[in-house]
Amino acid sequence: MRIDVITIFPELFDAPLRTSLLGKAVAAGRLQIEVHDLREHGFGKHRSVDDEPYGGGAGMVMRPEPIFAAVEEVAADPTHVVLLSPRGRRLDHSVVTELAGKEQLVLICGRYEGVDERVSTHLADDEISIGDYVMAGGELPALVLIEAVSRYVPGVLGNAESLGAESHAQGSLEYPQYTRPADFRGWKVPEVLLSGDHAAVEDWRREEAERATRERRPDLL
Ligand code: JCZ
Repeated sequence: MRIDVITIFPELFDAPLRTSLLGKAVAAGRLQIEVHDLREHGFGKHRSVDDEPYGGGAGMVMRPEPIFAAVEEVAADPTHVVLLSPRGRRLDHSVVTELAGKEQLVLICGRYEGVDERVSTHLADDEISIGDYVMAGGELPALVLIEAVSRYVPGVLGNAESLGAESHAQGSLEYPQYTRPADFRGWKVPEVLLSGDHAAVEDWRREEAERATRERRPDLL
């Protein structure tokens, strides 16, 4: 998979894309991620990419021309152009796996008060929100999307079986996990996990996952 990111803050992507499993996949070429500076398509000496909103109001809006030019320069065939926005469809497990099946993603990161509506209506194939809260721009939402999606790109996580077993893939929450010590400040690890009885452990985990889902996220059931 190839992911192209359009942003006025390319440096925000440096550390996250060099770190951990994602960084390894990028370094190994299992995942190609290119971050592009939108200002290369900006206007004038200051490479301006924003202007005042028609109709008045506070703040600035991103102009369409630099965004169209940046996307048209990198778009392959086929591509899937995504605008990160609080008005998009909510990112969840099913959207993540859907996006993981694309050959190319082009992620448009806005800033300021938002992006000219013609980007949504005439350029983007998809508009995605990472949750019902407002960020200062689309860069961190894009990183959330990239990290979630890249785990489902073959060869990136390195453990294909563990993905299908994950909680949200199963429509439930995860069972509780423990490691050493068996007794920490008097808080003991559940006896069944120390028993060596694999069937009993499996039963306990299924029950605890169901209980957590019922108590914390009944909407998932
Ligand atoms: C551009 N503010 C792009 C997306 N889920 C979510 N929350 N906030 C955003 C977002 C906020 C933005 C821009 C300016 C995305």
